[in-house]
Amino acid sequence: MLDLEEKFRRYPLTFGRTPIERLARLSEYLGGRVEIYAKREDCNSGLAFGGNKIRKLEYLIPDAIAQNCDTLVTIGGVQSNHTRQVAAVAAKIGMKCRLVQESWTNWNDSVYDRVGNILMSRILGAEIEFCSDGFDIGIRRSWEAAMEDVRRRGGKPYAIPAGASDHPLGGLGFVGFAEEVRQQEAEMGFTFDHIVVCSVTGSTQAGMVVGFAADGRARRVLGIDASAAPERTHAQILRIAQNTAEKVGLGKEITAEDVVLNSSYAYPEYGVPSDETVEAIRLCARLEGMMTDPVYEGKSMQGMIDLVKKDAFPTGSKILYAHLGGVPAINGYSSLFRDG
Ligand code: 5PA
Repeated sequence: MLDLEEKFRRYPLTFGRTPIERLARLSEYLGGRVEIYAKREDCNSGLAFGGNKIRKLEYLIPDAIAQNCDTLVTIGGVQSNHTRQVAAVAAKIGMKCRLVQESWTNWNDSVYDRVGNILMSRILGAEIEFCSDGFDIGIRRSWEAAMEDVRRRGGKPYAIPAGASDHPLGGLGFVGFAEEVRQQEAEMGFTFDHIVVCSVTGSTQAGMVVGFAADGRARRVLGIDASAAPERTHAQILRIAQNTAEKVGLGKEITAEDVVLNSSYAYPEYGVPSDETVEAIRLCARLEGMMTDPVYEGKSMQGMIDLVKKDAFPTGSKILYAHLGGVPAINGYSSLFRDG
């Protein structure tokens, strides 16, 4: 429906199509009125555990190469999954990587700045700078200063904003996700009624909204906010979706109503899980062997479980949970799980 391959260059960094897996025991546990499936973006690549940024970066990297850049420069929190994925991609394509890790979360596990994502980014050879600024999905001074520093030292930086989102090509990866789902649906012989996705910097949901708008399902993409700043996230998803729609030639207007973002599960704040989030992580792990994290996927899992329990989805619905990765950060939250 939307032929990305014809219009845009893509540098392959994933294994190919990600599997769709039925979550039979979770569906049954929740009463069996809906059927839940997961699309495993957490298993999408061999690049340092992969995750949702790899699909986005497939469309940014050809641009970085075309511009003769030699250093990928990006930003996130200390346990950012995004910065770890950029570090792995830089290694794979033979570029340098400069990371700014801001203090986005109020979380004080004693090894928080040593394990999980940040550990891997160090091993992957990224140059890492810490910064005490707090959570913000916008364009950051610290990131611009890092780019300037790379230039001063004679390098050519390629600017990748937080989550690879607020970038002209940032929405394309998840337009491709929707195309891929459509192919898989044709093979499986059914279509999904709802797609559940965690949102923070916005280009994952934005790409999906555009991709699924092509067959009239934009509003079936249910974003679960994990930023705890839902107005900003909603505005950013809408802006990216509108730009991406134009880029891919969707031929339809994306409106504010097409961006469905549920803000009920981000509490108490970004990067800090509620008791209910931790409960959802345990439940999903114990019923399906599927790990989710306390910052992102645990919150969207909690949201989906709660909404199913509240009968928010009509009986017989087929729900696709987009598992976007993020499990490495769980190492920074070990104090929550001492007793399992
Ligand atoms: C992230 C983001 P978007 O930022 O595209 O909305 O995706 C949200 C999201 N799930 C969902 C996981 C596992 C994620 O890592 N992570 C950020 C990071 O720095 O890691 C961009 C915030």
